[in-house]
Amino acid sequence: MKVVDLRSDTVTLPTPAMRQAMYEAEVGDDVMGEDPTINRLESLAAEMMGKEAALFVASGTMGNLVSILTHCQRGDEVIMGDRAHTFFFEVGAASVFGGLQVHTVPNELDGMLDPRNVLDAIRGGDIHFPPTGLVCLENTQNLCGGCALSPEQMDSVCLPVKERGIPVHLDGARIFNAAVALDVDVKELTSNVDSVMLCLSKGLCAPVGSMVAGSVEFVHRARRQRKMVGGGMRQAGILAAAGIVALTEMVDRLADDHRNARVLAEGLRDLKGISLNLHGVQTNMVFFNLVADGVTPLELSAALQSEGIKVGHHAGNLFRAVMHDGIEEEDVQRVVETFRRILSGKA
Ligand code: TLP
Repeated sequence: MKVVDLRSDTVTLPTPAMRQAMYEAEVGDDVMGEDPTINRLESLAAEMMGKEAALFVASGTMGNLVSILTHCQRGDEVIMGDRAHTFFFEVGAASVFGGLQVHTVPNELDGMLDPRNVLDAIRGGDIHFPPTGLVCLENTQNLCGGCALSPEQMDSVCLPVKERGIPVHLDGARIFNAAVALDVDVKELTSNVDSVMLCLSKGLCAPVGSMVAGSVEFVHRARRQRKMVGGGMRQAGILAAAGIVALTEMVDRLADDHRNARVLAEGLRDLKGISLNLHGVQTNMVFFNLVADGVTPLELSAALQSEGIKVGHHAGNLFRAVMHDGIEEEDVQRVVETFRRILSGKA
């Protein structure tokens, strides 16, 4: 039985082309700037993001941390959404390592931050206040259903914030999902942020790695922060080789994941016992609530698992299913039918 693992797009495996590229990768000491494959990946990522330079890091969490540490001074405040991955899922790293205070503003249903709330959260010069060092955005917004923010939405926050002299960092772990869903060049989503982190190891299938892109001066300083958190990785061109394949060959196929997410959402929405907002399904994620009386979330997860289906169970009755490479439409149909069977008579 094929296991259909929808817990995350982080479960994707490197493609045969990636394994080949890794095998053949030319490598050197990257801390000395001498790994040709990493240098190639960094130039490629910078060019794709419309930035001057980029830096290869071990993970999305490291990329966000390195970016935040580079923008901020100890004691600064960082403004971000109350559903931001950086707030929820990064172990409080900005506070622990940066001595920074996080100031959350509410994420709207689609992940948007109301620009007025962000501007109101920026501190004045009163000596009681911590200085505002940074605003963080996220696109797609994981905990808001994987919704994609349009270039206009991004700019409506970025431009007034920058006018106030505050830099903007974008957690673009899935920025290519946003670009594909909106059918825009990814640069339109990054043009007004000062730094962007993007992940190679989610829907793009690389085994390891993320990129941080920004100005030459920013990336120069970020390199020092990366070294400080232990991210100077020597002959990591062997990983960067897969990253190059991720950026050059794997972006367009994200549209298949988005189509499959839609199919799953439409199938689940019709089932008694499931509550799902179809409008919120814009990229590769499907969030839904279990509202059946006769089955608990744990029982549902166990029943699915015994049928070879894994979905993510978040807090309470909330579940997440994420589409990715290797998940075909027939798998999605099987998932819907399995849910139907398990829930029948339980609603
Ligand atoms: N997200 C993971 C888990 O951490 C929840 C997932 O399965 O979705 N930014 C965003 C928006 C992310 O979704 C993630 C990973 C990260 C940053 C962190 O990336 P990694 O896992 O590479 O540190």
